[in-house]
Amino acid sequence: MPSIGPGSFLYQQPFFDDPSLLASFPAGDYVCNASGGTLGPVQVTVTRQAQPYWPDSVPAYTPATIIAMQNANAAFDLALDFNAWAAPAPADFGINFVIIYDALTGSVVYSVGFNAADMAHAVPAGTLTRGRSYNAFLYFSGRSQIFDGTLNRLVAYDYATYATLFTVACVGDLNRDTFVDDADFSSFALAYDTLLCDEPTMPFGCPADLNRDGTVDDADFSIFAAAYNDLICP
Ligand SMILES: [Ca+2]
Ligand SMILES: [Ca+2]
Repeated sequence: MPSIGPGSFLYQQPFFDDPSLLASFPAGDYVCNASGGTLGPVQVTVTRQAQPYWPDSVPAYTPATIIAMQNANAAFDLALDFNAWAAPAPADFGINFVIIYDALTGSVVYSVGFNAADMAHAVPAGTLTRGRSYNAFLYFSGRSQIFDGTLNRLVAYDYATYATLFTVACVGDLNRDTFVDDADFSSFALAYDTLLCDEPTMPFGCPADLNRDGTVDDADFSIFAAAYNDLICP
C-alpha cells in the first residue's frame, strides 16, 4: 500500500476534479501518516474512490444571485439562491456553510450553516457594511468514516465556490466612492443609451438600473437625478 508522509493533506484537495492529482493518486487505499495534531502521531487509511461521489453538482449561486451581488444594498436582506445537490454525497457527516469574507481585510463577517437540500438563504439586513467588497463562499464538506476492525477508513472531501459581492454606498453611486457626481453621471449616461441590462455592452450587474427592472430608462434617471443633486451619500 503506498504511503503518504507527514505534511500531506490529500483529503483537503478537491481531488476528484484535478487531473494531475488523479494521475498521482489512482483509485485504491493509501496509508496517511500525520503528526502534530491534538491526537499526536496517527495513521489512517485513505480510500481513493474510482468514481467521484458527485460528478457535476457542487454548490453554486444562480446567475441572478451573482448579478444581484454586484449591487447589494446592506440595508436590506440579501437573498442568496443556489442549487441543491442532485446526488447528495453518501457522507456520514456533512457540513455546509455560507461564509462571507471582507475582501480587503479577509475577516469573516458572516458565517451560517445550512442543509444540503437547501436552495436559498437570506443574509440579514445590517450584516454587511455599505460601500464594501466581499467574497461570498458556498462551502461544502463531507466525511465518510468506516472502521473495518483494524483501521479507520476515511474518505473526506471539501468543495467551495464563491462569488464577489459588492454593497452600494448609496443609490446612484455607481463607482462606489461615496459621491454621486459627474463620474457616476457619465456611467449612467452610457447605460441609459444602452437601455437593456442584458445587452453585452452593459456593465456587469447593470448597476445603473436603480429600480432593478431590467432596463435603464427615465424611471432610473429620476432616481439618479435626485441622488446627483444631493452629491454626498447620506
Ligand atoms: Ca460615485
Ligand atoms: Ca430600471
